[in-house]
Amino acid sequence: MKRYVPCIIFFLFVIPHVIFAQKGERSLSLKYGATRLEKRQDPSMKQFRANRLGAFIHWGLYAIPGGEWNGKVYHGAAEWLKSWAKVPSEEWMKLMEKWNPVKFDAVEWARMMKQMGVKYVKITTKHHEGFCLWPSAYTRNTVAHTPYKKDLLGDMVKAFNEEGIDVHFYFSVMDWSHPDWRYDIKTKEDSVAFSRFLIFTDNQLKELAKNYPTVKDFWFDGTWDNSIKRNAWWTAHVEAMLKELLPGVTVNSRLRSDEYGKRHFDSNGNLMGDYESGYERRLPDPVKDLQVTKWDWEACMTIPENQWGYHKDWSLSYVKTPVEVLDRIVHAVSMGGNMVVNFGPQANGNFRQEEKVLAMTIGNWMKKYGECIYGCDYAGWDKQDWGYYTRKGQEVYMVVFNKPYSKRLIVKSPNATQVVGAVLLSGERLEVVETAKNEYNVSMPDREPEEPFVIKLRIKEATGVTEKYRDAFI
Ligand code: JFZ
Repeated sequence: MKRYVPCIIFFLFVIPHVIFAQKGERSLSLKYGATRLEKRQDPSMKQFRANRLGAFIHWGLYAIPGGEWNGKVYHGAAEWLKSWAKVPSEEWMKLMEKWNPVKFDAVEWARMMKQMGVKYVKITTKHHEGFCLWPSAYTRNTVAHTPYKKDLLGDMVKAFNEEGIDVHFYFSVMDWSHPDWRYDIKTKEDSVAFSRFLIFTDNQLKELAKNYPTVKDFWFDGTWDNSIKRNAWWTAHVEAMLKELLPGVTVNSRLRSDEYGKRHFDSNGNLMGDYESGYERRLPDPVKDLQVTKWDWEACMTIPENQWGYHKDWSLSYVKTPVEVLDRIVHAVSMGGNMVVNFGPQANGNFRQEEKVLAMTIGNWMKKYGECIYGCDYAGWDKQDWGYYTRKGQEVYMVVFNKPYSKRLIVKSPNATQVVGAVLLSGERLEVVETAKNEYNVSMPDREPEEPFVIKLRIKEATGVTEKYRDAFI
């Protein structure tokens, strides 16, 4: 009998766990897994979701060298230069002596973001290098110990909030400048040091929450190493701690791991944190990846291929055009996600010209067409080649990125939904011809816009629509 015990245990416990875990059902009882199975529906989360368009600001010491160290230009992400060029922390932190962004004007930054139409800004309070944009009491590596001295983060929070823009904090747990940071815990000494590091991090987070109480969101990064994964309790504790200090605050999934070291989604397949934050410089497939519409998510993207911090040479990679950026914004919203467009200001406090032009162009478009972005969600209609659908209540929007030679835009509505009219946002009516059951041609406008444009559909979601079409008997 004894011989069979392991087998019995295996069949009774292990196999069902594996099967249920794959289905995303709650089966393993987890101490540090998801705290909720559905999307949050409280006012703060609804605001997060309705905002839809945000901006990222990556600003730190790395903006000074701008990708170049000792005469060599590194092609990798500029905010990782310390790592690419293997610069020791003491040397890297000497950059603090040069940190003096005299052109920085928080009010001007806020105006630019407002003009662009972003509803929130995610600011790097501290990136991997460890330099803090606020005068933290827990380290010397802060803006307070630079020639500039002033609290940059405080100025930004104030200016953005005054423009009605929400502020989100990016925070890298990994801190290359801290002697107690560990990638893994291999010895007793590592474990002791890392415990100190977690207390240091808690203190910094409490400090941020206390000093900047209007912050709406914490977006964690630098949490992928074994040291953090082995301390899943801490990731759950941070989420709970921030939610207690700041009721309504939202937290991204990247912070979290469960006790099995699973990240973003726990071992039962359920999302941890409030929204998924893994779509980075890429997006879910609009046909194959519709499962993302079940949870909240936020994607972020760079304008060049992969530069978050300021890099002096953007010619080293492809730089997206404003229309390509717009396409990604609409793509995200059409699948129920948010999009955050990144900016990497220069060390003097100015945005580079390319970023200013992009912000202006997106803003001009948002002014005309923002109705199809803010407060909008996945429409549930089959994607067509001309572009993306978004939806807000009874309004279904077609955001047209590709002009058809047929001059007809094909629309396939879900069962029991009829399309009864189509108008441009300017009010001009477009012809709608029913071509088959739940299939329509919407005419292109007579004067074709020279930019992506938006059509609003009038729909009837009737129960008991008269069955005009019958499927052939087979
Ligand atoms: C991280 C940072 O290392 C980077 O510098 C930047 O701040 C970015 C927003 O976040 O980079 C990542 C993190 C996670 C993934 C990719 C890049 N990921 O999950 O694919």
